[in-house]
Amino acid sequence: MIRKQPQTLHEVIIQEQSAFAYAKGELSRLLSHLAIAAKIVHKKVNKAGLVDILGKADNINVQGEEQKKLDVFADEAFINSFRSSGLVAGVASEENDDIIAFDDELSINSKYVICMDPLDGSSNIDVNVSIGTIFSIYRRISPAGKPVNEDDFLQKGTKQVAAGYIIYGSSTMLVYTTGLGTTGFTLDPSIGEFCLSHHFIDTPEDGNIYSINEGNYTKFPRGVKDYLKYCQESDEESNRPYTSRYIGSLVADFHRNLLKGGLFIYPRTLQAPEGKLRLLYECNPIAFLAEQAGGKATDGLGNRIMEVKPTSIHQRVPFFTGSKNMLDKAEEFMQLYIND
Ligand code: AHM
Ligand code: MG
Repeated sequence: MIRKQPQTLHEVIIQEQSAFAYAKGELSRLLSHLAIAAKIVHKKVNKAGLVDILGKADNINVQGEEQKKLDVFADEAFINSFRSSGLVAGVASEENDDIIAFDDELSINSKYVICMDPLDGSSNIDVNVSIGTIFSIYRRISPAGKPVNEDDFLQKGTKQVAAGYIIYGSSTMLVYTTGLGTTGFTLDPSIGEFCLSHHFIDTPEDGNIYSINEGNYTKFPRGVKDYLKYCQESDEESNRPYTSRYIGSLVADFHRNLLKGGLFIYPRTLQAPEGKLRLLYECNPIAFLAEQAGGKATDGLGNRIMEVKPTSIHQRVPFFTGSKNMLDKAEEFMQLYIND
């Protein structure tokens, strides 16, 4: 019997490309470059417990948080890969205060810019818990031939050409969308390839997992508090009480809910009136993936995340994402106490 060969990421993106008559293969090549950087980071993350890489680097990132060595490594690995691809004109990264414009001959005419969080879930790095890379790809709006500027990055999420994440978990997966559904690939380390494992992910409309940092409970808006009470009440018909699951790594929390059905919430709190998560490189890419899988992503008050007009690179936004019916219910509670 001939064993079926797995379909690789490269094969799938080439197939997808043929759906766009005008495509020159640049986006496909860019995704392949990204996958190479992902494998380099995967290798480092897997070795992290073995070599003296854990612990803190000497510097602090732009949000005043400690950077771990792996954050720095991942940031450099992805930036180098984008720079050497000749397909990217600049990057906005969580780890860098300002945008990085690639103004050399190879990149200055390139048409894409990337927003990324090179290693999200930093508090989980040195405790062997899943972490992730999140990325979002846009077409630049400034003319080619000049260095990109902030406006190229401050585009609405609806303008994303592609987005995705890599989760470094019990296996490493790459999940992405180009607007033709959300698809997942699992890295087979024995052949070094991302192999198609989750074709056209369809997230359940009704989940039974809620994910929120309940340690912040007293600082939550009234609508969130009441929704949590609703999640915890018993009701056979709607399968409540729901289950609470929170890892503290957005990629891992979202990934689980995407496959099983659930709602992730990082609301505004008293200390963080805009929430914690960043619009450009955390919320928008996740929102694109959620919607492409049949889910939703809003600020909890009916505003679609991908329609928020960004005003700054590291902007934060309250974030509700996951199963459609759960999100609708949470928003009903939010609407009742809009100012509390
Ligand atoms: P980071 O970019 O510093 O890693 O912070 C983002 C992370 C997300 O992965 C996660 O959803 C959230 O912070 C958890 O925050 P908290 O510890 O406040 O619950
Ligand atoms: Mg982050």
